[in-house]
Amino acid sequence: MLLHRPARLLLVLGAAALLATGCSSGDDSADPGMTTDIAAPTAVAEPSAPPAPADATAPASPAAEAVTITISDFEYDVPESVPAGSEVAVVNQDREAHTLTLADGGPSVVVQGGETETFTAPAAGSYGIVCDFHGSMTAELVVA
Ligand SMILES: [Cu+2]
Repeated sequence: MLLHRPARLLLVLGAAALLATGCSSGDDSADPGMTTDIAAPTAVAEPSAPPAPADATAPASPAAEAVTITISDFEYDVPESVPAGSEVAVVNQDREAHTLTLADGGPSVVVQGGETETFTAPAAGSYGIVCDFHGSMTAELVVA
């Protein structure tokens, strides 16, 4: 009785071996493919990519200061003042779209969630900021 187990195991193994050899020998054309697959993983990304084109992004006007207003959690984060005529980037960190609209017909930009838009600071003065979509979002922009 105890001999039956090994015998059965051998039978199973033998059948499996037959199946395996039957499969591989039946697909002779697949054998070279498999060997090349193993030997050919040379498609690794070559680290010869040129360094980031940092030179191409040189600022066009070095004199211009980078001014950023950040919108986060439905609030404007406005610097103390921005230079007149400067380019102001409006970074919307919310998922919601907002606008940054200056009072008295000043510039207005719509900033989609996660996007950045820019506007040009108007003449010196103090301007109310409001979001056209959320009237409770207000701030003050001082242009110096
Ligand atoms: Cu808003």
